[in-house]
Amino acid sequence: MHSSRAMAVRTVLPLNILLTGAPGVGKTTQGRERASRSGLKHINVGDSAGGEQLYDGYDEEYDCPILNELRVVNELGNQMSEGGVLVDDHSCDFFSERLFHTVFVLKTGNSVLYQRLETRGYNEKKLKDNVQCEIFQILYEEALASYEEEIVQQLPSNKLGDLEDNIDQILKWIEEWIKDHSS
Ligand code: DAT
Repeated sequence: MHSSRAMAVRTVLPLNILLTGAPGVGKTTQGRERASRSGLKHINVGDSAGGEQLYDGYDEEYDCPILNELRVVNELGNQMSEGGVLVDDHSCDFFSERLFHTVFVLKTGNSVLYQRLETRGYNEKKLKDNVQCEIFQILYEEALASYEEEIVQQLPSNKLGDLEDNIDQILKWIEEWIKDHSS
């Protein structure tokens, strides 16, 4: 995408994209790359929460901080209301449906995901629960229940080639969206 076109996304059109999926499927990796190539601002909810005191204690069992979803929605809602944002988070049901124009759910094969989460050092319970979450397509089901079915798209994220294919796909989607909304 040309940079002038990329700027148009942020300055003219209130476009917001949600990128979701289980931990380890590649949201942050793809979100960062897609955002930098499309002119959108990338917000990783976990990182934002860390920086802005949006946690409510710590979950010892899962070895992770507990996000206060209401405070996250208030904080990020302001930024999203202006548009031009690509949000990545493993939860997707607590944002207002109106904030997103499209939702991409990344999907990774069980053994690949297992290896990625093992490399990350997840404890056994966290590892098994997250792989099971992917086996049962929990995030995809959650996205379908939270947003209009036609704006939810599932993308594979197993190998490096998928990264490039997915980025191409979203850039094409953005171009189409701009065309449809510019006239
Ligand atoms: P998430 O943000 O969903 O938790 P991540 O972006 O941190 O996941 O990626 C987890 C790891 O997997 C990281 O080491 C990068 C790697 N990865 C992500 N997508 C990939 C892909 N399509 N092919 C190969 N490796 C990938």
